[in-house]
Amino acid sequence: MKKISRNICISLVAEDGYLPGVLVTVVSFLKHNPWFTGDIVIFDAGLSKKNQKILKRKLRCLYFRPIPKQIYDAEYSKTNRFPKRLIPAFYKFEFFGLTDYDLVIGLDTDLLIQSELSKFLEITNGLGACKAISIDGQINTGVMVIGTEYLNLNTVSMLLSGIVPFADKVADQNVISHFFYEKASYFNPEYNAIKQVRLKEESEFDKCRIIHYTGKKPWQKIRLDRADKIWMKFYRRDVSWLMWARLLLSRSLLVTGLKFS
Ligand SMILES: [Mn+2]
Repeated sequence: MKKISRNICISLVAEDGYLPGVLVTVVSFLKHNPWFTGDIVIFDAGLSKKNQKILKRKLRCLYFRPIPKQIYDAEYSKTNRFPKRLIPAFYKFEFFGLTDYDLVIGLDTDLLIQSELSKFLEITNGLGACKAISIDGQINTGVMVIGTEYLNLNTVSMLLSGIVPFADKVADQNVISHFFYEKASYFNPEYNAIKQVRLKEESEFDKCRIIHYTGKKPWQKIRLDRADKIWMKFYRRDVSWLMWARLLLSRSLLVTGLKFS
C-alpha cells in the first residue's frame, strides 16, 4: 500500500435526520479506501448528543466542528432568491476553511462509495470534482476534493460573498460553480453518479465508483428503487445496529478501532 505523507481528511456536514446517510457514506468510504488513515471532520448542523455519541463510538479519528450559523443567516437575510430551508446547503463552504489539512475530501451525506478513490490523491492544488449532469456549466458539489491552494479563510469569505449575487435554487452549487467552474479538474462521472439520471438511462450501478442518492433518500422511503436497494443492502450488512452489536463483541474493535470483515 502506498504511504501517504499528506495530511488528508474527509469532511461532511451532518444533522440528525441524515444519520443513516452519514454512516453509509463514511463507512463505505473507509471500507473501500484502506489507504485512508486521516481524520473524519463532521460539521455539526444539528446533531443531538446521542447521535454524536453514536458516531464517536463507531468511528475513530472523528472530530466535530461547529458551524457559524449566524454568518450564513446574515447573508440569507440580504437576499430572497432561495427558500430559507436551503441555508444548510451552504454550510459546506466550511470545508474550505479546514486549514489544518493539505487535502480535504468534502462529501455529501447521501453517497455510497463502491470502490477505491485513490485518484483523488492526484489533486494537490486546485479543486477536483465532477461536472453537474443536469445543469450545463456547473460543478456537482456532492464530491469535492480540495487542495492546499483553496484551503484558507479567504476562500470561505469569497464563497460567502457569493451567496447574495449568485445563489438560487441549487444553492451552494451556483456559488461554487461561479468561482471554480473554469478552474476545476474534472473526474469522470463514475466518481459522482447521479442516481436519478442513471435510473432513467437504465445504467448499471455496480460500475459507479460513487452513487449519489439525489432526491428522496433511501432511508426515508418505503418503496425502494433498484439503486436504493443497493444502499439498503450496504446499510443492513455494514452499518445497521446488529452489525455494530456484533462488532462490539470483538475485542479488536476496542484495540484498533473500526475493523471490517
Ligand atoms: Mn447530495
